[in-house]
Amino acid sequence: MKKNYFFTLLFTLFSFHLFSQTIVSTSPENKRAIVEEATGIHCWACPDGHSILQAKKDQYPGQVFAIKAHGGTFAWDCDPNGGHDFNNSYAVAVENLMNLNGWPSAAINRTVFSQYTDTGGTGMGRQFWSAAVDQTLQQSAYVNVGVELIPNFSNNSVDIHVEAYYTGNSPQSTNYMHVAILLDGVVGPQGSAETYNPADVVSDGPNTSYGHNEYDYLHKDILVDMYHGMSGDPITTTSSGSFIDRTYTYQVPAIYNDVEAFLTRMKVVAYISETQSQMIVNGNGAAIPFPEKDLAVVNLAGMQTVYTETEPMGTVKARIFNYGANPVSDFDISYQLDNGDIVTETFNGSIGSWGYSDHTFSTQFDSSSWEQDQFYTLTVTASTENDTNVSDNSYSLDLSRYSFCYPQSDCSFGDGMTSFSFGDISNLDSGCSPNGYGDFTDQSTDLVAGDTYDMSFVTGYGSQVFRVWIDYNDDSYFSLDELIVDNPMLGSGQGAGSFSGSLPITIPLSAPIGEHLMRVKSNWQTGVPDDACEETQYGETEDYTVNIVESLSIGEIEGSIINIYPNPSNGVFNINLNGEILLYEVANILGQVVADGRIENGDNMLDLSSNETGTYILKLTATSNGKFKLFKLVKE
Ligand SMILES: [Ca+2]
Ligand SMILES: [Ca+2]
Ligand SMILES: [Ca+2]
Repeated sequence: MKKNYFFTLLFTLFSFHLFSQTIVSTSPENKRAIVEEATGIHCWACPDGHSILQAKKDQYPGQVFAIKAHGGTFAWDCDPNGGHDFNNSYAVAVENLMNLNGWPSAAINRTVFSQYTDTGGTGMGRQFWSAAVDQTLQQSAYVNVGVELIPNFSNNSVDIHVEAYYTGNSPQSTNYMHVAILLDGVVGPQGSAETYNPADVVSDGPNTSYGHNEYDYLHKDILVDMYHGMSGDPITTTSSGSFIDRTYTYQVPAIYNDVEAFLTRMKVVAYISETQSQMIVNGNGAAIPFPEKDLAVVNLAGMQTVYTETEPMGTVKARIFNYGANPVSDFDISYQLDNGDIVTETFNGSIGSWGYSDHTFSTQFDSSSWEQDQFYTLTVTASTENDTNVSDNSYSLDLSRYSFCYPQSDCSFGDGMTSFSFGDISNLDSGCSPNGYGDFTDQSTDLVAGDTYDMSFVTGYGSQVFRVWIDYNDDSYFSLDELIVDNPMLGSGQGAGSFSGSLPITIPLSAPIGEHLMRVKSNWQTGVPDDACEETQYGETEDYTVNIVESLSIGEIEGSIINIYPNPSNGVFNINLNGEILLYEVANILGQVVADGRIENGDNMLDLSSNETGTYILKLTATSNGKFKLFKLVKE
């Protein structure tokens, strides 16, 4: 009796003196749900995933934490002005841990749910997330985690204070603390947002400056960094009663890739994994509170960037987001072109916390005096007193006057393109166009994004160097990042004669859909100048039209990714499926079904060898809900 009393007293004293826990409970608790979500701007079902997780967060406040990893092929930015490159090596690593089967996928506490996984990994299709979260929250945890953030605004850093208390014994002598750094609330493009998660759409319609006219969307909980990389911070006291108290100081950079970072929009999810990379036992999250006042001009609402002689007047329209904790009303908003006069108007109305509005200026600008080949920078600024983050109160965009050029060169000795072909364009024996400029914009070819085409040149004079641009953003200006052929030489050191060559051109999957100008330009002996308007003594310029179309052979149904190759083929089509089982039907052009069956996850072969040559329509249907997609198959 006496002995027991002694031990109890000793333990109490130790507890009292050693543990000054402040943010973690010492009573046994259930797990919180730590959701690592593989997502992307161009994954059409991903906004549905965001919506599902938001519903779980709302259902269990403070119990569910999302970490959105933009690591896959759908995670590229289609805003020509940039600002939404959310990809990073940790996002890729988090996705790789899941053994995922298409986007979106999520791992809940890095646990394998045998009834929901279809790869044996921790990644699950979104139809299972809700149930997996429910189950996780019912499970007891042997360790509790608390986290708080102490921001230091003077040097843009944050102290991440984590505490962990073991209410039971871990089966592992070493566990690992991970700290995921998240950036919250970036406005940018998201495919199918208006269909699948309108709650986070922050535009009244499509934003025409985006590559596929996506709506503006509020991207949340973006994984931007891991404090200890993927390996975590070891915890070597993992038995019942162990108390862990650590503080990590994190310096918030100015940008992540091209995404501007703000201390006031940072969040952290801290979690403990049982082994280094698998099974999250428990975790918790914290966010820096919204500042009192914080307006931002997030973009210019898809306003026109190129102005013409016939329509020189421009209307300025800006999209404003309120990152502050309180509504903001009746503030000044202004615009300026280069160093010109500042036009100031009052925004009449109110924008709620984490809400948006557009402002269309009543005062227009006049571009008729603008010079050709010059950019004029438009800057729009919204101002409110005591704005915590002033750097995002202005947004700038380069505008220009339509200034199409017709460069002249001498091609009478045979310089230039005597023949040119690319896709369906076959401009043979064009010879030397008058003054070395040929307008062939009536010749056009479809080009499938992601596909590769041979481009062939014939010239009548040696040492001929070529550049080719596609004006992807349709501003009539051929910029260096629009080059698709960069100065190869034909007939090096030769004089008059016929020299030919070809090279493969792969159209990027990110190429904006639709018609664009293509400029083919040559120069003798040295490289074609960077300025696609610059005139050189010998050479030629030819303009064509290309029409970028979406891939026939790559598609997605309900998060399952389908890749069909080759297409066209001699009859045997390989169909690779990354996702759920699909049903297929192949119909001829009369609509008669000539084949049907199931497409399994992985590689499948569709054999139309015994069918006639021609075009077939492949219909792939999701078994879960009947959604389908059509593909054109061409048998040659
Ligand atoms: Ca601001
Ligand atoms: Ca020619
Ligand atoms: Ca351009």
